[in-house]
Amino acid sequence: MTLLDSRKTLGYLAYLGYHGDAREALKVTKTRKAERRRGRVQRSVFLCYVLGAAGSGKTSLLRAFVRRPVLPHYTPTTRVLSVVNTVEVKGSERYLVLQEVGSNFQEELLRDKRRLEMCDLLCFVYDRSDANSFEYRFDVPPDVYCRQLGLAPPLSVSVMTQPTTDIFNTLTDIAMHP
Ligand SMILES: Nc1nc2c(ncn2[C@@H]2O[C@H](COP(=O)(O)OP(=O)(O)OP(=O)(O)O)[C@@H](O)[C@H]2O)c(=O)[nH]1
Ligand SMILES: [Mg+2]
Repeated sequence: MTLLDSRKTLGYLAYLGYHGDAREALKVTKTRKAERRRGRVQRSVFLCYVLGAAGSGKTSLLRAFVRRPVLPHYTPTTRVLSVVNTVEVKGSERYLVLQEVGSNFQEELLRDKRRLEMCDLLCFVYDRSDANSFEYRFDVPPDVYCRQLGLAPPLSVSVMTQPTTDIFNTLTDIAMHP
């Protein structure tokens, strides 16, 4: 909550009777640029926007992260959905916040410089069993697309048959070392 809406946290602190300078109750991290210059990532909370075609599995990935069972029926996401959990990366504990905005609001998000600057990472989800789920946005196949941008190849996950812990570690690791 503090990451996404620090005013609300300050409001709650006041409500709960916190005395003193409430701003000192929050930890303000250095900019990512400054952290990278020093070569040491101090921040412990990372924000990742989860994007991709409708029905590609974004909500399922978010639910897997917070160990909720797979839903039996597909329900499109219409409101912003955020989940948080801890992830261990190379012996240190970090928090990863995954946020899905709903497929109708993605274009808007990607045009909004301020909101893009808030996030540490973008995670694009597509359904391997449905060609349209990647191609609606890009005109080359996923592996070619990644190669052209110098990104690691797409990761394959299944919330039905595989544990998904690795992917959340990988996401956090990339956020820490982009
Ligand atoms: N077999 C299989 N089905 C999956 C997997 N992930 C999601 N699904 C199914 O795909 C459907 C859509 O999943 P959602 O996670 O709701 O998709 P979404 O991307 O959040 O969709 P929107 O909110 O409409 O954008 C559901 O019926 C899921 O059960 C997976 O890893 N394997
Ligand atoms: Mg969804």
